[in-house]
Amino acid sequence: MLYPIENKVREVKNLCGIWNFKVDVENVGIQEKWFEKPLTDTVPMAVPASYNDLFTDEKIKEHVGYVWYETDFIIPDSWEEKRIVLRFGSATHHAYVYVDGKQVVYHKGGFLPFEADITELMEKSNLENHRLTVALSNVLDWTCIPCGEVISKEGDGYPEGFHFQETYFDFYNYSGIHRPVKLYTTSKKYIEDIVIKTEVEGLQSNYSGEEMLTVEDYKALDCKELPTAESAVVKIKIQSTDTLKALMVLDEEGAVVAMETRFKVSGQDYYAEIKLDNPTLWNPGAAYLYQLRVEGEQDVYSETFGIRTIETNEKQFLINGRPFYFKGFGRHEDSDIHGKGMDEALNIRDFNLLKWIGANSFRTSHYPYSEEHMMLADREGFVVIDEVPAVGMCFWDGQSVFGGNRVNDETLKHHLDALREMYERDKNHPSVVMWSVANEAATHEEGAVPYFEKVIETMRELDDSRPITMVHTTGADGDKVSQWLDVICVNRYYAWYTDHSHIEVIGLQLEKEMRRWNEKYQKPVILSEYGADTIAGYHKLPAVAFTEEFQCDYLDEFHKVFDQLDFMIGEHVWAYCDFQTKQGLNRVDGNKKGVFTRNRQPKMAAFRLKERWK
Ligand code: BDP
Repeated sequence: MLYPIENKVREVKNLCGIWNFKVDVENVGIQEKWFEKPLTDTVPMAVPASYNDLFTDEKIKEHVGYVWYETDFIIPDSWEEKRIVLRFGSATHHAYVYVDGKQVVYHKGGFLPFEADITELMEKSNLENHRLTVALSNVLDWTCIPCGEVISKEGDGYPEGFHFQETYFDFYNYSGIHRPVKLYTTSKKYIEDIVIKTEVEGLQSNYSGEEMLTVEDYKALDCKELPTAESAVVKIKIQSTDTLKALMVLDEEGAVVAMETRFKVSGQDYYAEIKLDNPTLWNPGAAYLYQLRVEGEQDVYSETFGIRTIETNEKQFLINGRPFYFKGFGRHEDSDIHGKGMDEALNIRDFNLLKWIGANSFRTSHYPYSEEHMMLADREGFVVIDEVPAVGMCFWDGQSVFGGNRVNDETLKHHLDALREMYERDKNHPSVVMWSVANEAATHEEGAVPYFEKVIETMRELDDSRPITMVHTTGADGDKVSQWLDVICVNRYYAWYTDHSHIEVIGLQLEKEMRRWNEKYQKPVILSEYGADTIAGYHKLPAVAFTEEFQCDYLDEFHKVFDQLDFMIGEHVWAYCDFQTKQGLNRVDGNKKGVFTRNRQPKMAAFRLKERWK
């Protein structure tokens, strides 16, 4: 799915701003057809934003079910000959969208874009002002990813109608129109999709392949000259109802470095290959972005891409032929007031902090981040593990998730849809080097085997050019699905959730387990989460759990082990920042494992990591 852009053919109208908002207290709006008329008794609402933290009323914050959004828009006369599309960057989690009282799209899944072609509707309408209404539900059940359940309790001790949204993941179920809403135009015949894959020849990576990779070797590699290539082949597939005329590759200065006017055509699919001599590669920390300009008879579109290779073997993850060590974080889209609402200023602050601390990568735990975020990652040279919102598929008390009436065929269908949508959105981002198909699923259960075989096979069919991982909580001996993965990602909280505060156990337990993973699967391993809750400003000597000193000591124990294991290819600390969760006995106003506060200021561990990573 292409991002909406402006050019000489296409226009974009941003619909963000203040909309009308109403909570559907009894969840009756759809039956009562509220969409047919302007909403009554509304309050102002910001788009994009989560609505939860904008009010003082707990009933709104914790409402389970529908809320309604409404705005209006005008179609300029100059759009008369255009195709008009209404597009949502995301709406969490189920959105029914109506224009002038007619449903134009329904979308399930809170973290990926969707759109509706409203050309015909606009052509038939003689209204000047159009009403856009959205009925949005935040309900999560077992057919959804992330998974959840609405719990109702009755009888002694419970007030009538007592119910709440239960979630099985550790972040607050923020809801709302979280990402930009736009109208965009194309010509009537238009370029629908572009897939760009690159191959390189004559790769010079300054790496002999014989070095034993200790942490010092990785640092030495980082200091060598960047990898280069003699040539690259850009393989292009375009879906278009318009007849294509030419393709051009432009470099960062905007100069045309290659052009092609011949295509192989099959129906609406166009294929071409363009050769580039001495291309500048997209390297981690040294991004280089090309534009592919597609010109049709009517439409034009420019897509950004980068040239880089990815390979894995039993001990390494190679980018442009050079072993890459992941330094960075698991993160969340989360901030005060905005919740999960996209915030460009916050995005910039985040990338500046990541650069300051010496991180080179992150995982979009536990859902794909905004498109605007991914574009920054491309441009700033960050390496991204892109994760689908499959989280909450494990119970720690032994109850089964895959063996009973929880995860079901509909869950699998939605999971596969989300993989497809994530791929379609993010396939051309050079920053995306690996797909993560789930976080912490119960992969020790028999029922997880056919489920994840299908999930991983689908991801592989969608994209055979990137490695696939899945982030584990299950141990190496119990896990039953990693034979299909390329890289093993493991989350571990030794001395925190087990043997709490005894950091002296970390070394032994971690080393033993990491070796076991590598022995069993012969694949490289990333510790994709490790960390300790830490209250900013809480200090004690000797250190005790929750102090800033303890967080530093805790991370150090993990690092000693990583530095001795040559199949360990990365460390992603949990978490980048403190973030909001549901209320719980072990959550004092959220998860405090951040190396930065929720307000994006450093704790002591940030300086410790900076020293290590730089
Ligand atoms: C892991 C989850 C992550 C949690 C973290 C924690 O992947 O979402 O926030 O643990 O407990 O299980 O802090």
